[in-house]
Amino acid sequence: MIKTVATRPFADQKPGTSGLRKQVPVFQTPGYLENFIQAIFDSLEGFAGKTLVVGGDGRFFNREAIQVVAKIAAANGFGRLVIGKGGILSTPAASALIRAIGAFGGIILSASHNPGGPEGDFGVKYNIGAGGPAPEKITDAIFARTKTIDAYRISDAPDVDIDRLGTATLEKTTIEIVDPVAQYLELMTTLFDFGAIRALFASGFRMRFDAMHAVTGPYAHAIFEGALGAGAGTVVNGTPLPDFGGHHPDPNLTYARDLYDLMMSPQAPDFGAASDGDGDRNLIIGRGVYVAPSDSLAILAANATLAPGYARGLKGVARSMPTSAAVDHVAEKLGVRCYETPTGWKFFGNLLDAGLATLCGEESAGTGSDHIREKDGVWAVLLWLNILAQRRQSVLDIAREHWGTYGRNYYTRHDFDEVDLSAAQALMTALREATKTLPGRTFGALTVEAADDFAYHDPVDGSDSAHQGIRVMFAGGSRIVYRLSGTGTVGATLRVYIERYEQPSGDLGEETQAALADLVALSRELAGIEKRLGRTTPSVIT
Ligand code: VG1
Ligand code: CO
Repeated sequence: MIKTVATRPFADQKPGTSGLRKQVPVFQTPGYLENFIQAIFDSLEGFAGKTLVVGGDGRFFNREAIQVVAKIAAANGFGRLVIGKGGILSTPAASALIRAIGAFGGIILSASHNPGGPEGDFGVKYNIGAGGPAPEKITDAIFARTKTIDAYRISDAPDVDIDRLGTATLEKTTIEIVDPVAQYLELMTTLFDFGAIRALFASGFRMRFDAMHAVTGPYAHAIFEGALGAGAGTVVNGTPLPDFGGHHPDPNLTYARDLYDLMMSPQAPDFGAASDGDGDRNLIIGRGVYVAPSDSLAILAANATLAPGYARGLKGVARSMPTSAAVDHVAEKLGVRCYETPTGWKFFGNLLDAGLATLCGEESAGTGSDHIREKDGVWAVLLWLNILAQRRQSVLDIAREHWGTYGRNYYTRHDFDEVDLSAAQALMTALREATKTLPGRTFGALTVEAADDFAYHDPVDGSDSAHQGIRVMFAGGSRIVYRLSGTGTVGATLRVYIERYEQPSGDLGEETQAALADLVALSRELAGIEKRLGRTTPSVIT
């Protein structure tokens, strides 16, 4: 039976950079998840009888939430729900599935790189029929609806069995439980030369993939060890755990430290990679060389035609504003446009739909292409493997050659986590003011050329997004960017992005933090980080 349950609005259901993320106990508050799901459906039109894809990254509360989503979706009149077995779908696999079956949209349950477990984080994101995260127009409508909602509709039928493949019904809705990996693997075989990668592994090439106890485990086992014949043991931490084994499933130099240490040791295999909670990020480390995500994007763009799916060339590239300009140099050489968008994958959707860009990326270890509408961790690893299979060079040699051709954008991000929210907002306000007076000022060897609060005008739908981060740009291509995270759940997180360009003829072999030392010091001073936030060192350096 379908029930209508009276409810009261929660004031804090504003979606951030990537959906609504809150601590698990908040999502467990009676009505909290229900309200948000109903508000999503109330903001959409024309889905009666249509298909909704549902899946998540397997974190704590995933299984309970899948049931709530299924029962509310059935009560609201969806014709069919396609759910990943066990409630599992990586974010890219969900995007691929939405597109492949022509679904109306999808609900992805994930807080991605945020920690999991009873005291960790949970999240909900709505993706549109094109497969990508809902654009701001929709997330704004959802937020508006959460403020007035007074009832939700829900089926009181018993729980759906999400652990058995096959078809069932819930009220009048068909429920289909599908293998989370099959369709995704199929799509990957259309993009990459699996034969060449298999030959690479057969020749003795060794890799380590760290799934961080998160959602990519089943994908990585099936694709790398299964389809591509990488040896057993290639994938580590390959079983998704509700609390990610107590770790932070964020593939960076802090949380994927074991992988980094291995890759810098004499026992290092040829190639190391890791992905995050929901499988949309990628960390790439060669033997003896960490490839910064912004560099990885540039190297992939420069070599993409080596993979069959991109052999016809790139229509354009896109990067989020804080991502380094490394890919801009590649785009220039290729004679294609490079678009600069605000942080968050939702801003790439229109460019990909309109055929303006083929590859996209973010400095936060997200890379992807027009094959789906999310960033895609396993895809990025496969593209690297395809390139390595063709070039038969080490990652280090490929990176060095790249810098020798295009120059090197030394790059780092310093995060100040869980700082006081109002102090962080005051810091940003002061910086915004300072953008008016900074241009022309000189700090040691650095002269400010321009400063602004980044605003984006979408060339496809004409929408505008303001206040996307403070940029301080220096003569010669150096840059400091400040923004507040839109995915954190406690206090605020200040992200400081620092970049310096070195010509191909310059010193390309410096240690990154040393190469950026003067800019790092200036970034602290300009924003008054110690004075305002009481922090002298960042929580995480990537
Ligand atoms: C962060 C990253 C951003 C990414 C977002 C979602 O956002 O900086 O580049 O798109 O996470 O990634 P923020 O607002 O905290 O800086 V994921 O893998 O957590 O879905
Ligand atoms: Co993610």
